[in-house]
Amino acid sequence: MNFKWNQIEIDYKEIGQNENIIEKIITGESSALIIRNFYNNDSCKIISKRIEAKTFEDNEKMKKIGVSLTSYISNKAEYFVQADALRKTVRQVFSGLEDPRKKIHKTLQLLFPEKQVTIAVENGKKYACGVIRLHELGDFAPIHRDNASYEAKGFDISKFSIQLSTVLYIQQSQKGGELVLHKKSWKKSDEKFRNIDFGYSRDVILDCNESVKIKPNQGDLIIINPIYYHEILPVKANKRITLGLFLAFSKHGEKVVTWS
Ligand SMILES: O=C(O)CCC(=O)C(=O)O
Repeated sequence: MNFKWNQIEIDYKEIGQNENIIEKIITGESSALIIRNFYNNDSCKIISKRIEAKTFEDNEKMKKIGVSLTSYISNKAEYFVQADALRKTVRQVFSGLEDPRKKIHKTLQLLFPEKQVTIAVENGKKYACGVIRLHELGDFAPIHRDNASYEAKGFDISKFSIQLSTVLYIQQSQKGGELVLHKKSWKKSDEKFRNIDFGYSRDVILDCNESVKIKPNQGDLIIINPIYYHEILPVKANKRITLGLFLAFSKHGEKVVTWS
């Protein structure tokens, strides 16, 4: 594998000073925008402690707090019920601290000054806002891509042509747990490589000749174009904790909507 796909790194303080960086992520010219020092490290530590104190079912495939639309693709009504039911639980994880989801929204507003950034709403129902994922020793995510336009056709957010993904690293694993981004975007004919449960067989990236392995620090935020295949390598030391939030928009539209 050729690890040469470039990434963009900026400090949080520089947000808004760099024009067109998002364009490079959309087009795949760059693999990821890494925003260093996005969220306070002490707050990350407090949140990590709160999450590590929670018990997760052993048989849960993905240990998470919050609602992910992917789990409700064919049950839209239940998605909105669960999104509302878990809003308080997610909020409580951040209680007494700056809510990182609000900071992500403020940052997106700086990156998209001409658009209005809000949590997606459909028929008066608010989408879920943020999912916290926990990866423990040995956990990983196989090669996959996220694409609401194809997977979530019944939801309004699927109508936007561009989808991006933000990930905040609340706790980084000391060993392993890197995010590998492959410079190959999904196309429908790739579905033949799809695994039964989740993700794709490695064959789907056989013709990909640029990748990058990144390991952002605690408190860093990244923005990626999730239509490009990506995977999380097995965690080999302490737990890895992230907060994920999607955003979507159309080139000439007035809105940027977010959801999880
Ligand atoms: O946790 C990460 O580094 C990436 C998250 C991811 O793979 C996803 O949101 O699809």
